[in-house]
Amino acid sequence: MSQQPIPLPAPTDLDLNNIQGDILSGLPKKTQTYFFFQITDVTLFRSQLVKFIPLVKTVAGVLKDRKAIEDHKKKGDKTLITMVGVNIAFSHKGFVAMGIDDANLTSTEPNFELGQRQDAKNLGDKGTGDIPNFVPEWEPAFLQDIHAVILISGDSHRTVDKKLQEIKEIFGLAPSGNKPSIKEVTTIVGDVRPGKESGHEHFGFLDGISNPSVIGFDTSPIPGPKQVPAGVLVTGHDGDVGPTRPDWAVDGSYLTFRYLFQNVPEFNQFLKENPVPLPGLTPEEGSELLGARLVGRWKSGAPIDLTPFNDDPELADDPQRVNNFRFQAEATFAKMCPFASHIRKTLPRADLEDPPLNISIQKNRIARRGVQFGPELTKEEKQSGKTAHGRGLLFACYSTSIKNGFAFLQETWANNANFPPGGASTGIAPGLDPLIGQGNRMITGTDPNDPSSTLPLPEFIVPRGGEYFFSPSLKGLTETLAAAA
Ligand code: N7H
Repeated sequence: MSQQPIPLPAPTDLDLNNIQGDILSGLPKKTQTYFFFQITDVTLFRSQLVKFIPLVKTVAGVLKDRKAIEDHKKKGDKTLITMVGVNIAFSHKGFVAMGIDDANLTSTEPNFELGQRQDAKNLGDKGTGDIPNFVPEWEPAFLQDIHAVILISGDSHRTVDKKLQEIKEIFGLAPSGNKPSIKEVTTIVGDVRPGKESGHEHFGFLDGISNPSVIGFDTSPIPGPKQVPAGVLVTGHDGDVGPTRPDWAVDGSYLTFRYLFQNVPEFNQFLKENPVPLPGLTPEEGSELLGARLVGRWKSGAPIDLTPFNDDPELADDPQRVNNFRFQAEATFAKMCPFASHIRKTLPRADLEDPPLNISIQKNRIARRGVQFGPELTKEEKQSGKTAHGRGLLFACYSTSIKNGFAFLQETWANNANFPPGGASTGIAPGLDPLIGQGNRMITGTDPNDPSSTLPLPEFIVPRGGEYFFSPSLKGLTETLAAAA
């Protein structure tokens, strides 16, 4: 039987001037500041918001910025162009404080309604007490109520700090004579890592390779997982499984923020102490292989499903191949990629999508927009194998459902030792996500020659804060949040 060409779905009609830029395009950044605050004077805040809204960068704005960066690079100019991008998002507590009825956003989203401080118990974060009095072991700032966050991305601290000052003046926090309408809770600065580590997170792995590509928006996606309908990321569009949205809640997205500390020297020490014992590998190569098998990719970004025993930087640099894999099935159990490796846990591809399960995972996709924070490793930390300075990832992701997106990935996949189910008939549980899994931390399948061997894992990533937000459209900001006094 000859194969029929698969018809492409019709492009989605997205208003790129109405959607905040970080949602679909990611604000361009070398540095990014997160300014978390409480609203203390609602009437005043709403009137000051009118002056803030023109600063918000839309998707159309980001596309323009990206074009300017591309043109600048084409000229061979290695300097950075001055650039800044501002977005804003509100928590459920923020909407309540403002007197905004956000029932449309909470009705099918229990995580958003609960707030992340309480939901942290469900996510597996350490802490004391039970919901609704759970106290996670977080930074004190995140134990306070947070009503909203302003994200400011840019080319340099100078540009971003200047914009933050301008914003503070609008809301009366700087000596401008304006009365304050907000109170700062905390400000966190993230920075892309320097030099050749740019684009790599603190454990050293290239990040940001695989993100959902959106039908009708990403017109030339690289080969990989199926494109998602716009409604997976943008409310009110095809693929949004939430309720029918009122006007103000269309063209928005839920933003999950997590303040994740990474124990980098301890991670490196662990790899050093547990090299994969494959014949022919030096201990260093065995340690590198273990790291790759925990993540599912080599540090270069090359997926181990395609190159299981050697890094392949050429493959990593090839957009046609770097994300074009489905995970090998049960027959090659654990030979290629451990079932519990981070990228297999968080996007199990053929494990769920192919027969016999045929489960669609489109609604579980998230758009990740993180940035690193904290300094590079010091000599002392490298020598001692112990963290002395806080560093990690300001994890941020967007989707039209936290319940199907971030929370599902964390609770039902990462924290579940029996997921993905591919190895079930072998009787060997895959174990937890070795990076973000919370609970009885262990993984199987790191040794390709002994798939049942179990490796207990220390904690490599420690959550120290976070909140769930909703990033409204420009129309929502202008007509409902700012105007309705
Ligand atoms: Fe993960 N890491 O450095 O090892 N992540 N992640 N993540 N993550 C990915 O494919 C990392 C975290 C996802 O589409 C890569 O783009 C670190 C959370 C998803 O194939 C690397 C932290 C959640 C994917 C890392 C962290 C996820 C993904 C490979 C925390 C959600 C894409 C790069 C400090 C609950 C899967 C790439 C796909 C990829 C790392 C956190 C989810 C290198 C260090 C909390 C969906």
